Amino acid sequence: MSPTTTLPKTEAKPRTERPKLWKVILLNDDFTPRDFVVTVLRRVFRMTEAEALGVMLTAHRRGACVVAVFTREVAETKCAQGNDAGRQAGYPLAFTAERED
Ligand code: TYC
Repeated sequence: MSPTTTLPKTEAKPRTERPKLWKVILLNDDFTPRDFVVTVLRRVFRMTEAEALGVMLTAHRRGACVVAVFTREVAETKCAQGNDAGRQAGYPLAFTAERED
């Protein structure tokens, strides 16, 4: 084989890139009752009472709080579940998903 011969590349490049992560953010509003927010956080995000209370109070005091981080599809599903729960009860409860940089 001459030194300039190019060998066919047969080996696959290992591709183990980390999936991009999305933050789910809870937004404060003036209408949704605190205990309803806690109930939704517990149900949708499987939080303990203490965890849900902490997240709810942070959103209440600061305007927003990161709830948790997921892959895009899971984050969007959880946002939709939380927003639907609020809408069905007549509250403007809002979750949004944002890409982590
Ligand atoms: N601010 C609401 C109230 O005083 C409670 C609340 C907290 C609503 C957090 C939404 O994301 C929220 N009833």
